[in-house]
Amino acid sequence: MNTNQVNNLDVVVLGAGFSGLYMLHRLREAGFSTRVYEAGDGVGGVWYWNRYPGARCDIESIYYNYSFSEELYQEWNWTSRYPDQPEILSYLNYVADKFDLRRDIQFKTRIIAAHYDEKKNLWNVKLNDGTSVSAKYFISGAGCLSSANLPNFKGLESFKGKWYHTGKWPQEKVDFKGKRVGVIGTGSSGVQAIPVIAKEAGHLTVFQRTPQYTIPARNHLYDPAFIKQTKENFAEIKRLMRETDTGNGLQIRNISALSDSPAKRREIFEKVWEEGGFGLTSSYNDFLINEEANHTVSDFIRSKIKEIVHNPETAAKLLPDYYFGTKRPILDSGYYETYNRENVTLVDVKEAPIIEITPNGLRTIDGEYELDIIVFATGYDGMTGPLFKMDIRGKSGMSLKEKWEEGSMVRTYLGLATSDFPNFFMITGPESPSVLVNMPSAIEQHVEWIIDCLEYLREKGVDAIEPTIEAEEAWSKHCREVAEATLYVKTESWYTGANIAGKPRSFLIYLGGFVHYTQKCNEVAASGYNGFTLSTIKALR
Ligand code: NA7
Repeated sequence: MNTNQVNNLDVVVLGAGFSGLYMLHRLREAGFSTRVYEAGDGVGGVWYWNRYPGARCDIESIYYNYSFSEELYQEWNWTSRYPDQPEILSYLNYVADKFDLRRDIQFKTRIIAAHYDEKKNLWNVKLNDGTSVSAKYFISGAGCLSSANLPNFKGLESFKGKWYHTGKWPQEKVDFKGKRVGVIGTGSSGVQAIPVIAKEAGHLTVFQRTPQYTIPARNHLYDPAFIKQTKENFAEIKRLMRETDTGNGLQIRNISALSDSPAKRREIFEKVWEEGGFGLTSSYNDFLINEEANHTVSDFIRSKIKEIVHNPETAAKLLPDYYFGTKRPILDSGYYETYNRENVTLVDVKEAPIIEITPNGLRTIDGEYELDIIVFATGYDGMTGPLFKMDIRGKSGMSLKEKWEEGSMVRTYLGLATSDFPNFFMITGPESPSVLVNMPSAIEQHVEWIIDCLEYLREKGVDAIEPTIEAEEAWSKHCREVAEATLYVKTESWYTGANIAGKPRSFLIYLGGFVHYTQKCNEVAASGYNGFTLSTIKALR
C-alpha cells in the first residue's frame, strides 16, 4: 500500500498483531473502510519483535490462536505444546494471507500522534513518514507489552560490545559463541533466553534484581492423534477459550490450599510440577487472596529451587520472597538447572546494584564484569506505555498521558474507552482483564464488542460515542477495589507500573474475572451502551 494522504476513512487501526489483524478482518467484513498502520515490516506485533533466543509462548498452542474461524482452526497444525516465536509468527502470517489482510496494512509506518477534531468528528492521525490520515474511529491494537523498557544506565553509549533488548531483537541471528555475555533481568524473557544463551556463550553472567518463581514448562512435540482430537473438539476448545476465566483450558480447582493436609497438598503440587505448565497456579483457588495459602505454594517452589541448584549460595540468591503469582508466573525450560553449569554466574544486583555500563562491560558496586554482549531482558512499560508513546489528544486538547497522569490515575470504562476521547477504542486496554486471560481470547472478545458497537452506531445514525465521567470513575474505582482485596497489590510488578521509574502506581488490570467481565460488556451493549454518551454531529456542533 502506498503512503498517499488518506482522508475520511471509517477507521484507522494501530498495529498488525493478534489484535489489529482480527480487527481489520471484522471491520472489512462489516463494510467499514479501514487502514492499519504497523511499525514493523511484517505482521505479528510482539511476536514480530520478540525474536530473542528461546522466545516461546507460555499458553498451550491449541488455545493460543483465534477461535472465530473453525476453518482456520482446522487448517493450522501446531507442532508443540508451547509454540515458539517462529511458529507463532508463521501462524499470524498464515492468517494474514488466508484473509487477504495485507492489502489494507501499511508496514514500516508508526503512528506518532492522533488528535480528535470535534468540529469534524474526525481523528487526525499523523504518521512518521510525514503524512497523515483522518478517520471517524481510531482503534488501538498497540498491545500491552510492546514498549520496551531500557533502563537509563549511565554509560551505555560508551559500551564497545553489542547490546540488545529482548523486546526489539534484530532479524539476523546473534552469535553468542564463545562470547562473554551479560543478561540483565530475570522475568519471562530472561528466564527463557538464559538457558539457550548459556549453551552457546563462553561465559554468561546473569544480573538478577528480583528472583522469580518459575515452573517447568515440560514442552514436548504434539502427537498427531492429539491434534486430530482437538480439531474434532473445536466447539469445546472455543467454549473453553471464550467462557472460562483463564481462556486457556486451565480449570482452577475450587478448593482452598488450606483445606488439604500438608501431605496431600505436597502430593498435588508434585503431580502438577511433573506435568509442567500452569497447572500449579490453578491447583487451589486462594493463592492470590490468602497469605497462608500462598505460603504453601511459594514454599513448595522454593524447596524445588534448593533441590535443583547444586551450589547453596547460588540457590539462596534464587529464592524469591514475594507472594507467588503476584508477578506474572513464568514457565521455563531448564532455567534453575542452568545455574549448575560451569560457565554461568549469578549476580544479585539488589545486593550490589549496577552503577554503570563501561566501555568493556558493566560495573556494580562490587566491581567490573567484562562483557562482549549485553542482553537487556528488562521488560516493558506495560499497558499504558504503548499508548503514551503517541501524542493522543481528545476533544479538550488534553493528551491521554496528561489525563491519566493527573491524579496519578488511569481511568477507563471497561478498559475499552475513556472519556474526552470520543470514537477511540483500546483493544486489551488498561483496566480490562486481558493480560491475565489467554490473550487471543481477550482480543476476540474486545474486537467483537467493538465491531458490534460500531454497527449499532451506524444503524442508529450516531456519530460519536464516549464514556461518561461517572461510568469510568465507577469502573476504575471497582477495578481498584477488586485489586485491593488481593495479594497482587503487595508486590512491585509491571502490573502496578512499579517497574518503571517515576511511573504513577495504579493497578492496571481488572481482576474480577473474564467471565464476569464479558457479561458486563454484553450487558452494556444490550442496554444500548449504558455508561456511554452517544451523540450526533448536530449535537456536537
Ligand atoms: P518483566 O517480567 O518485566 O521482567 C523484567 C526483568 O528485568 C525483571 O527481572 C526486572 O527486575 C529486571 N529489571 C528491570 N529493570 C531493571 C534494572 N534497572 N536493573 C536490573 N534489573 C532490572 O519483563 P519480561 O520481558 O521478562 O516479561 C514481560 C511479560 O512478557 C511477562 O510478564 C509475560 O506476560 C510475557 P524486577 O523484577 O523489576 O526487580
